[in-house]
Amino acid sequence: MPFTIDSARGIFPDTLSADAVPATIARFSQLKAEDQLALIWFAYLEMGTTITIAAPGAANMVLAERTLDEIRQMPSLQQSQVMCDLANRTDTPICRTYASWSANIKLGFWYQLGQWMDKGIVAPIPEGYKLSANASAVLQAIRDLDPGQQITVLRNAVVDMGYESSSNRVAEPVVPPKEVAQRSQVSIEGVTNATVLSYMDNLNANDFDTLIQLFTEDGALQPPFQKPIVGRSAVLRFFQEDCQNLKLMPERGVTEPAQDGYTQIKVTGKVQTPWFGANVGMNMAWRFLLDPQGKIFFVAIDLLASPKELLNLAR
Ligand code: 45D
Repeated sequence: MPFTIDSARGIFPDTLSADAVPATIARFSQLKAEDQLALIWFAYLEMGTTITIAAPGAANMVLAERTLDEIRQMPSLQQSQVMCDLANRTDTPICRTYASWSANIKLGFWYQLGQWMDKGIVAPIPEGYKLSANASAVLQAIRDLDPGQQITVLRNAVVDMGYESSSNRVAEPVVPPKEVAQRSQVSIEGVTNATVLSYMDNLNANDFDTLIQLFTEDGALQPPFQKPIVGRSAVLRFFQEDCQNLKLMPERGVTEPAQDGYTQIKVTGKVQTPWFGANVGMNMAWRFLLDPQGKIFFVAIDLLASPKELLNLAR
């Protein structure tokens, strides 16, 4: 039987992903909105003592500016209400606007609100706010994660807020690809496959138009803790909206034949997000399934359970 996207998801089944991340998010989403906001505030303050977030670029912020201005001008009770509405996913105009934004715009919006809360321009978490016992337990669970997993929990919490409606999506402008002379080339111990190397190099160069040519027309990409995104046009849009300025640092891998002339390749290594740069290296795996022509039929990207998993290249 030829591969389907569903059967492809099962390649390299021994890969251990960081299940603590969705488990923590599930516990977090059970909390009441006030607790959620205070918990993120405390987690964010604690993280801030060891790792610094990069300020978002101007292009990113322009898209959230009107909503931010609107909130800044509200009386403080109403500001708190807006933040609770976002956490509660209430159907309000601001919650709808928020849900239309790409992940990076949502993160930039909260980055700005956090700065304003700190300066007292926007209603802060009340002094002496006491987390419920459950919320304290979730905060402790976050403390126990490694930094790559902590920032993924924060990102997912932010991405899930707001009220999803069928309105248009808003994303940052696409950055031009890196000049050819400025590009770097990865090398991967145990992997010489041209498609895989080119995938890494083109993603690092923000060259999404070249990158997408590596996929089959019906190819799919599965981001961490998500369902596969299927088909070239959907995958290209994902690259443009969510994958700018990533730094992929693959280290090692294995290549082996699969059924029907396909090839399966697992690569492990680190990834940096522009939000934290070299401060946080996330331990990742890529599981590629290439068709007989060497095109990507499927690739899963996993956040790994522990650094030990970087060495797990078992089939
Ligand atoms: O509620 O090969 C306050 C793909 C309190 C592509 C706050 C990839 C109140 C293919 C503090 C104000 C993308 C899949 C909130 C590879 C409140 C591919 C604010 C992988 C919310 C490799 C909180 C890429 C704030 C990966 C400001 C794995 C929180 C990328 C900010 C991972 C949190 C990127 C931030 C990650 C989190 C980025 C900035 C995990 C950023 C996380």
